Order: sequence, then structure tokens, then C-alpha cells
Amino acid sequence: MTETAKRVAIVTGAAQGIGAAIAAELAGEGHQVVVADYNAAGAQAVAERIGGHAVTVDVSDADQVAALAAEVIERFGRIDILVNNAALVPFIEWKDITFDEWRRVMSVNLDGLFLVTRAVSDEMAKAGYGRIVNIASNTFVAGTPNCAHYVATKGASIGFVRALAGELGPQGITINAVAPGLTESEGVLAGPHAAGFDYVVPAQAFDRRGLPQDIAPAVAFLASEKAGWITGQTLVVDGGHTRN
Ligand code: NAD
Ligand code: 4PL
Repeated sequence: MTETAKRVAIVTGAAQGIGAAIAAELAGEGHQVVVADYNAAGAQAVAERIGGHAVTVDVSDADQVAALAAEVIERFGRIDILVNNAALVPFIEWKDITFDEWRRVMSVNLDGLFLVTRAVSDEMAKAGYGRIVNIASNTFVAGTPNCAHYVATKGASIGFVRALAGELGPQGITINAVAPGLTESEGVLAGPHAAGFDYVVPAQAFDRRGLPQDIAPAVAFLASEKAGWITGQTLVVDGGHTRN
């Protein structure tokens, strides 16, 4: 394939927020984008808007993830790009985190990361090409309170990238993380994290709120053929909120 080859991309959690912006960015570059989300109606709406293909999938469910990979292979013949974006973004004090709540977040943010990556990486290896981008978070740098389990999963996603880079590199696959800062997604706007802008914006280098479309270009770059010498890395995209 040439430098401008069009690719087949799966973006999880793409029915809204940062995932929807990433899906739109990749579609805008001409790639075939699979909008994967457990919000069926939302995924369908995004797919129609960007000219992508919607698949309803709970990333924490092994059978549903296997069906996702099978459907993409059957329809498009390959999987070149995976963006692991689906996650729960809780706001809950440490004293209120029960084991059930802990497991709930682990099942989506970590089991989901494992299951979807496991389901696509052999296909990528067979083709000798792949781009995997995990959406982490600058909370792992900042130590943001009221979501300790969430921050633990985001640190884990960075560890996962570092560990797998060496194993996947020989097969032509890169794996990197993008760590956004507080971003005006539908999910954040609907909950208590929205109050965080009051302290986050003054700490940034730029005096405005981060938007989903501020995150997407960095993901698209790491998902591009041009980024082939970059792997195992974490790119913080947070308007300068944290400096790592
Ligand atoms: P959001 O809540 O607005 O959207 C998340 C999407 O994921 C939704 O469409 C939801 O239906 C989907 N989803 C959740 N669980 C799923 C599951 N089990 N299977 C399939 N789909 C599922 O979230 P967002 O703010 O856009 O966040 C997207 C990513 O960016 C997440 O990984 C989040 O941790 C990360 N992030 C967000 C921020 C922020 O401030 N918004 C900052 C740093 C990192
Ligand atoms: C700075 O990833 O990066 C709140 C909630 N504040 O999910 C995040 C900051 C949140 C963040 C995040």
C-alpha cells in the first residue's frame, strides 16, 4: 500500500465525545471507520454522519467483541487501526468505592482493552501492519482525585502500551497512548467532572476548555502510516495542563 492508503479502523466508544471526534477525523482522512459502541442508536447516528459503519458492542463482553472482529473482517477483509477509546469515566470519592464499583470500571476500562486488542492483533500480525492507539488520560500524570479506580486503569493502559510495543513491533504493529486532559465530551458535560474546568483551565497554557476535536488529530497521527517509528509512547494532549 502507498503512503496515502485508505485503512480500516475500529474506534470503540465512538457514539459520542472523544471517540466520535476520532471517528470523524479518521473518516475525514478517507479511512473506513467502524463506529463501535454499546449505545446502538448513538453509534448508528455517528456512522451516518461520517459515512462509517456502526457495530453495537459491549467491549467488556468477550462474545460480543469476537463478533465485532468477525464482522469487520467479513465486511472489510482486514483491520488496520484500532483506537481503544471506550471507557467509564466515574466521579466517586475513595470512601465510596465499593468492590462492585471497582470491578465495574475494571471490566470496561481494562477487560475491554484486553478483549478488543486480543481480538484484532492477530489479524494485524498476519497482515504485517497495524496501528493501535489507547486513549489514556492526564489524570495518571496529575493524580486527579475522585476517580482512583479510573486513574489506575489509565495508568494500566500506559503500561500495556509500553509492554506490548516490543512484542508487536516485529509484526509491523505500533501501539501508543494519547492522554487527553479534561475535555468537553457529552459524558463530562453531563456529570460532576464538568466543575473541574474551573481549576483545569487556569492551569493550562491556553485559556479555554479542551474539546473532543482537540484530541482527534493526535490520535489520527499515531494511527497513520507516517508514525511508524513511534511505539510504546504516551502523548499528553491537554493544552499544557500537565508537563511530563
Ligand atoms: P463519554 O462518556 O462522553 O463517551 C464514552 C463512550 O463510550 C460512550 O459513547 C459510551 O456509550 C461508550 N462506552 C462506555 N462503555 C462501553 C462499553 N462497555 N462498550 C462499548 N462502548 C462503551 O466519554 P469521553 O469523555 O468522550 O471519553 C472517551 C475516552 O477519553 C475515555 O477513554 C476517557 O477515559 C478518555 N478521557 C476523557 C477525558 C475527558 O475529560 N472527557 C479526559 C481524558 C481521557
Ligand atoms: C484533568 O480523564 O483528565 C477530570 C475525568 N479531570 O476524566 C478524565 C481531568 C477527568 C481529566 C479527566
